[in-house]
Amino acid sequence: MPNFPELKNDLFLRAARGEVTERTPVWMMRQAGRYLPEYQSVRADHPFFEVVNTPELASEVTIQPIDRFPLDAAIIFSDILVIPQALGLEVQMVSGKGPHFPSPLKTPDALNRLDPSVADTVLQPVYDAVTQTRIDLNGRVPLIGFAGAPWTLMAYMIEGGGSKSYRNARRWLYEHPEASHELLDTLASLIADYLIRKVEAGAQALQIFDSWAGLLGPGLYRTFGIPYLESIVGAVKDAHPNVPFIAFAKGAPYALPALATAGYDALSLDWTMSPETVRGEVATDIVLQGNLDPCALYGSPDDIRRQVQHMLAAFGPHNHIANLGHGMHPDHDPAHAGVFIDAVHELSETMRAA
Ligand code: 1CP
Repeated sequence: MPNFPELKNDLFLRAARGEVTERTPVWMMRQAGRYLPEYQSVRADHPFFEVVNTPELASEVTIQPIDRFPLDAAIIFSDILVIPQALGLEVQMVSGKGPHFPSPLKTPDALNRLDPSVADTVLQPVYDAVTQTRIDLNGRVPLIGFAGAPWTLMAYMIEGGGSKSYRNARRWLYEHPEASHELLDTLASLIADYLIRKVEAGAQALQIFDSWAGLLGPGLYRTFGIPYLESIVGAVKDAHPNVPFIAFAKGAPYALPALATAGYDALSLDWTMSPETVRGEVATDIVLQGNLDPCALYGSPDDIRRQVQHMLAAFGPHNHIANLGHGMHPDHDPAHAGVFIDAVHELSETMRAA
């Protein structure tokens, strides 16, 4: 591992490890991205995957929100879909629409097209981007590495892009359960290896995004979600036991009990989940992350402060990392993101003093 600059703000890492902190740390999912004019101006000259795969550009857009706001963590600019690319699938980013796979996996025979031998070549620029960003951050805040969860990636690989119900992908789970397990298993081992290598490249914490966990329901999630999230955290913790690892299973409260015992350090809640209920029913003292409704940022600054006050009261002063319940939207006003971040800082300090 290279010799990186000393970390000046370790609030996020201490909170993620369950230590008592002087205020609540805050970062935002999708904090680097389209709502920032400085991001749009980089994208005007460079296609999406060029930004991802050019360490200087990835570092620049990762640090843009850190320059603008007093955030407590950076998340490496990349995408969950680099993993399907690393298995040899083509992924295009269509502007205004999102990801598109020209040849998605239609039937189980298509699994033969997956070619993990290209993974190292495809993913090396991401590792280089992590190292470059960690150097450029100069210890201001810790750097989070991330991956998509196996089920969420499977959903895109079969559907071929974004979808409301991921009907084709869910159909596979019933129609081709063995092939589904084969695909999920291939993804889980690649993801574990990828996250381990991101840590070795400089990531100081990890998050796994199961954005479409909520489409499965408890039964299918137990079979096709949980075992793979368990195997990933097991492999990553064997290699790097002290690197905080956060799990985000959006829309899936039924995932939380198993994730709490699987070895994840923190659970990220979406805005439909109640922290009091999770603390009462799942785990009293696990670190929780979240969970302001991203749409709350469309409200007035006074409303945002009120909502933050409620959020902080609901989570309590310790074992909490403030965040949104999902990512920033492209039409969010950056000034309102600033109000959210400042409110977490100010109100969480006041609450501790009280
Ligand atoms: O034109 C553009 O600039 C593309 C917009 C964009 C951006 C800024 C995409 C396409 N990806 C990203 C960056 C990204 N994606 C980050 C950057 C780091 C940060 O958070 O600041 C991260 C963590 C992701 C992860 C990601 N990509 C997820 C999981 C998180 C979530 O939002 O649930 C998912 C589901 C994706 C797929 C994806 N990539 C891009 C889009 C628009 C989408 C979602 C499409 C859909 O709704 O299906």
